[in-house]
Amino acid sequence: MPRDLIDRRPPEDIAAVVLPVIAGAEVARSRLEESQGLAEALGVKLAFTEQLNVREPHPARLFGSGQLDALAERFKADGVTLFVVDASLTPVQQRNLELELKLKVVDRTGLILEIFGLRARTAEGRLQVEMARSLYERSRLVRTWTHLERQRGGFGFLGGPGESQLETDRRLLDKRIAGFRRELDDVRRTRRLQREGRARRGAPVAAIVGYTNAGKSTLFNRLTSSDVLAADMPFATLDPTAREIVAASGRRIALVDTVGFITDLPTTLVAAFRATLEEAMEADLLVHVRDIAHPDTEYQANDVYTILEQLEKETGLDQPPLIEVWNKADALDDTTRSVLATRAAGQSPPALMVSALVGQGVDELLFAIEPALFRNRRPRRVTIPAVDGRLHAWLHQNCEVTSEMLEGEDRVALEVFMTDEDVARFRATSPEVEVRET
Ligand SMILES: Nc1nc2c(ncn2[C@@H]2O[C@H](COP(=O)(O)OP(=O)(O)OP(=O)(O)O)[C@@H](O)[C@H]2O)c(=O)[nH]1
Ligand SMILES: [Mg+2]
Repeated sequence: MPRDLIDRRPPEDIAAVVLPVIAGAEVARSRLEESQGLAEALGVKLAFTEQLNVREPHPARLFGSGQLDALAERFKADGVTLFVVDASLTPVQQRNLELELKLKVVDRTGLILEIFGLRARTAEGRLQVEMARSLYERSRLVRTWTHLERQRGGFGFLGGPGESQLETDRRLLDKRIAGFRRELDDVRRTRRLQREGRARRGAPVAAIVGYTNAGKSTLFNRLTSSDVLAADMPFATLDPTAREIVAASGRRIALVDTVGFITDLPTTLVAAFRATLEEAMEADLLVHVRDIAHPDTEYQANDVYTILEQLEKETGLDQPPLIEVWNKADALDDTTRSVLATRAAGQSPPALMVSALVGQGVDELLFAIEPALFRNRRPRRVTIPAVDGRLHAWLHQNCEVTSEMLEGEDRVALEVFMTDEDVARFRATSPEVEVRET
């Protein structure tokens, strides 16, 4: 697929956003707002946003015919050209709705894929988005919005592709997916090498994860004095950025900012963003940033944990230890803030209340990250050649050395607090080292 496809400006569409609530299912309070935010992220004009109860989802078009007639009328009145259904549509439902309403229809997965497409900046990000898009199309054999756009040349409507067209599409998609997979394997290899390089240099990794718009990048910037994009929009960050910071003890820690999560994150995206997400799963610590002032903060946290579990399965990697950061404390009223502060302290491990925006609580967070990173360190007895200043310096820089003395003629014995990972890293630096449990 030509790379320019996902670089294009969003079309001049007028969108209507409908959040179907199926059979009285429980939905987060501000879910409709989120739907609207996602649609706005496309850069389209919004005609209206509405939550619609669907008592019994119709297999062919989701909505009841009375509902559809009412919608069609409003669409016509408002000149709507894009119908955003914030739910998962089957390919058949999507096709039928397009046919019946004579406009473009995009569901939640399609919507999120579009936003990712607009946000992707690096070659790697684009590659992952294109992979996700192809997997999505392959799973439905319905073209995504941009493809429709291209195929229709911006013209309002065109019938679905015929049988043989579908066959050709399927073959083309399979070929493309295989190509992306090879390229992404290369990306993952490169990333693994980078991680191993970091591990050899001895900096443990803390990865910032959390719901989209929770303030991850703002916190990352504050902790690292960087300037990565932080903005009030979903999925501002797509590509992981890593920077080293110096912790209170003087030890170096690598901090990674990552792509945000969202309720019903499309599985195709999780699969395609594996290279990026592995970065988080291989960290020594996850820093889970929550927007504690958000009305749906509990829902969001649950969804983050669900996605982390999904990632464990997807990558086969165990979830690293985790601390919660309750961000946007500045946006709370005093009473709520003090109630939450008590609750945060009572969590295990305690959550940290911060405001990444104004900087409050950030020093305490820096102090807390270090012991959390090194929670499972134990005292070890290490001996190294006395002449090797490099090994000596490594231990002091990366671990806590409590005593050292000469042993025999030419070796030094040290008591050192080390994690298993420290031991592995240290052993990799030289065959001359010996480490024992004490
Ligand atoms: N009031 C308040 N707003 C904050 C705070 N931290 C971040 N924000 C705002 O929240 C919005 C999102 O911040 P980001 O740092 O981009 O959030 P993110 O988690 O990186 O989002 P994505 O990369 O899109 O997933 C921005 O408008 C920030 O200014 C905070 O402590 N207090
Ligand atoms: Mg971000």
